[in-house]
Amino acid sequence: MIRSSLNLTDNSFLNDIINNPHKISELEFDNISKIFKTAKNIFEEEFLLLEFNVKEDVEEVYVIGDIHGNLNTLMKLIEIINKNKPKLVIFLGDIVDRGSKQLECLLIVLILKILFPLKYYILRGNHETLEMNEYYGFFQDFILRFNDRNKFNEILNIYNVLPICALINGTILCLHGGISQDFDILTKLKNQKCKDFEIVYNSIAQGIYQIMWNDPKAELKGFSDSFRGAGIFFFGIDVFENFMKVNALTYLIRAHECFPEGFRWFFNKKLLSIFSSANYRGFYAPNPASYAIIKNNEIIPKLLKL
Ligand SMILES: [Mn+2]
Repeated sequence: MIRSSLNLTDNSFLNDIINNPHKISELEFDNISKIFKTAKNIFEEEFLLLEFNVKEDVEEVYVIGDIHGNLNTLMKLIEIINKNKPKLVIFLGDIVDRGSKQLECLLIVLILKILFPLKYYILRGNHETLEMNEYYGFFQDFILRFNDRNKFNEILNIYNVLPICALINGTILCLHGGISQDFDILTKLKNQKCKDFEIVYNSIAQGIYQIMWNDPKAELKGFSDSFRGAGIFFFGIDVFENFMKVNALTYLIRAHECFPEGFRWFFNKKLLSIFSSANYRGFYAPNPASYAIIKNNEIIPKLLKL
């Protein structure tokens, strides 16, 4: 069916896609492009450091880790969100690459943003980049379907204007990878509009890169080089505790690493690592998907029962 006159204020169309994601395989690029552009316009007006105040006792925040094209996990999470009605939902990035339904996952997350812009938020992960998409599958999948490199630029334009971290009640920080060696990074991101990303990235690109890429390491002191590549670091408990103190934080929630047990605590249960793609490496190395709930300024890890 050709929907050349798709109007995105027609929510029934977007709701229909969320309820029937298999229809994404039939969508014309023109309509996908409208979703991309509408979402980009919303992200542009957000801040690179998102700040939220939620009421203790009553309001919950759901934090979702890497999805990596796992549509089953994503749909199950949406079902739980629709049932439990949290105030906010924050995706920690890495929506695409590796899984079998990458475009579907990306579009569904963007449609949720368009339909409920003050409920759903999406942070930038290390896979929200062209380099990673070229290496891990999303770019090839996209080109096979649409046969046009230029069309992929519309996705890159979205990546560039995604926020980098989110702060809940001034004390709980959410981000994709980890803390950066630049302890003032949050101050530098604060009050910077996403659409001004070029100015910000030019001055603190390495700090942002580390937020998207770094990993915690138990038993480590300080920072040490990561196997992930140049400019990427493991961080130990002492620098973590320092970063938290300097920034007056109580907890950090991050994603970026898949653990067989689903989630993992670090550093005296002050850092929670979640991952929201089940059986990410296949059924021979199974892992449950996890997510986190923020309530009463505490963080509660959850395993997803599929
Ligand atoms: Mn990652």
